[in-house]
Amino acid sequence: MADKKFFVTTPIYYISGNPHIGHLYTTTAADIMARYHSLQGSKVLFTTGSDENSQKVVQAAEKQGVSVTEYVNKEAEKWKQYFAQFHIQYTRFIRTTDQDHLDVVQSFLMQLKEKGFIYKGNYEGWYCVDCESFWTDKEVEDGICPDCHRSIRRVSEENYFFRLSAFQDQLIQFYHDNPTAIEPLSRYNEVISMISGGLRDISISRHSQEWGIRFPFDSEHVLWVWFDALLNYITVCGYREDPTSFSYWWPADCHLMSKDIIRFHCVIWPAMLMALDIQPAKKVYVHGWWLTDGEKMSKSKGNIVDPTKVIEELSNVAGISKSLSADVLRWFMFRETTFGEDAVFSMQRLLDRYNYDLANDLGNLIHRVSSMAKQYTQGNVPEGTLIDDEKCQFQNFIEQYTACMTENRFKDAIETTWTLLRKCNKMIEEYKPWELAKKEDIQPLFDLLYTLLEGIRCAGIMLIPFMPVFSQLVLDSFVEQKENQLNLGILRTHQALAFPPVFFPRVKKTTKSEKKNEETPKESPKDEVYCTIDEFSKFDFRVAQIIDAQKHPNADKLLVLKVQVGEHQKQIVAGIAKYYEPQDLIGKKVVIVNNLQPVTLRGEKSEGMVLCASHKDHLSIVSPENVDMVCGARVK
Ligand code: ME8
Repeated sequence: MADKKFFVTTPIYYISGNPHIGHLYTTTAADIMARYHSLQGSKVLFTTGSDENSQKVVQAAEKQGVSVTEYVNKEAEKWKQYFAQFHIQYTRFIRTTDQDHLDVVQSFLMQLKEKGFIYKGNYEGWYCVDCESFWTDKEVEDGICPDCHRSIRRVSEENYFFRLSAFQDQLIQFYHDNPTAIEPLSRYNEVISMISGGLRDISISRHSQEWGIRFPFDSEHVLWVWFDALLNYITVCGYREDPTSFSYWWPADCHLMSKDIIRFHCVIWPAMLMALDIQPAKKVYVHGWWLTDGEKMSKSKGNIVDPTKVIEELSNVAGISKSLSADVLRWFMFRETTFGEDAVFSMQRLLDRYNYDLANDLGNLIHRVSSMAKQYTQGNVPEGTLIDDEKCQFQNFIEQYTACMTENRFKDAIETTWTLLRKCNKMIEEYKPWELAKKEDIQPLFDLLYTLLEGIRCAGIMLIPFMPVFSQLVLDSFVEQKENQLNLGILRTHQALAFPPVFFPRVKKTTKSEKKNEETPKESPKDEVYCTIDEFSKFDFRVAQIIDAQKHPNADKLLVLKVQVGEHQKQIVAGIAKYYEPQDLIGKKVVIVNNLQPVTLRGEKSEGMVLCASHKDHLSIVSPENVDMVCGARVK
């Protein structure tokens, strides 16, 4: 077996409903990691799948008038095809109705029982079928689920319980010893406070249910779907069937997911493993949400962006294949979002980026260089050498890219690739090949062309994780060179080049669907009141980090924020409660007006103002583009 290995997982999805851009985002992120690590020479295990033992599928099957088995078989196939459309190359798509998974679950339950971590008791409380979650009386108001805000049922039944409370200290110790086990840091802090707040034993069975995995020691009880779902992560690497494989792969390097399911993954899951002396996963990596109108996009709310429609539209307006359009969407999702933060999808934005980055920077470069090769070297790679790295800086870009990919900073990795591409375009302007071609000594022209082709080859490799189909087309254009190594100067001379004439034709028109949705705010001339630079310089704008956020005790619309500005902390009251949950703000970098006259708002002192952009019913906090910008930095 290879020395280097990488094991990444996505959540297994509830398949009762069509996949949307949120599911695609997580799964593509895992695919990007898997492809990158594979390029680095690691052996990779990448798993995704379907969570099939839930009540939701029973309801959905009933609605369609088919058996549950028939329903899940059909839906699982649909999700697999959906992911294939986006070039997702998982190692295994696990279904929780797979036999090896049932075996794992039953064996796990038996062992927990033998060790005394499962006991029978009475459960009195609430259950939300949509979230598949238990809630206490304290958490539920007026029979409404605190998470999805739908009506939920009160349950009173005999249940099996898992002794979660026994693991509080061990969990705290684990996170203390492994401070990067949850990223980003704001989520780590959230989990620590969840655990420190005290852990109760949890009910893990449902009595009156038909569908689901039965307890091996009590066939009247069906296992709570989350308990079964989490175990998929050890089924996929051979927990019961293949101990050698299990000890090779486990613990997983990365569990990927969005922020809504961290309690299950960072509290319950590690405790379940600890109960059987199995190590928790090395890292839980939590990304933000794709939002619609400020709300989480979700299947059950129906407010979704359907990626298959997006690529159909792109393919129509740009005249490129659906397969290439799928690549563009993959790339765009990570070009646009800082991994970890929330995002809003806009078709117009995708088309703008397509034109600027793909048609202009990337497409033009390839077109120009391939035309030069046709004109000056019969369409072959010339006998040249790489221009001095101080001038082309390719080595520097490759190192930056590698650092970004290792730290899952995908947006920065893409940005670095574009810095390289833009550098190539700039070199064409600076070195003027059309003038070099007139000179007697043709070597400088050959060196330039060789360097540009090497730049394109390297960019092709750097884009493999994001745009695998496009990258393959680029790399196949180097007819004789089949290895994908990100080493400079290995481009083989004299080989033929076979670039397609155009990769990304420019898109001319705004799409209809966007025109409807994207009204830009009008700036009427009479609103333009100029301020002098002296007036402006009186404002002290600073980068600050939110270290605590609470609801205002006396006002629904306000949040009370504690922010760190340089070495100081201050309190700011902000009218953003309608748009942000307090816990989602912790750790966020924002821009504040630091020298605003302090005031007291409904009894709470406010010593500044957080800058926000707002339009109609939308509001978005202004943050520094680079999340590493230091707190206290002046904004000017
Ligand atoms: O929670 N933005 O399944 P699920 C970003 N079966 N990502 C999103 C998203 C959004 N608006 N909506 C969904 C379950 N996701 C359980 C998981 S795992 C042992 C069991 C992505 O179908 C994101 O990764 O509700 C989120 O964690 C996952 O889909 C939830 O999928």
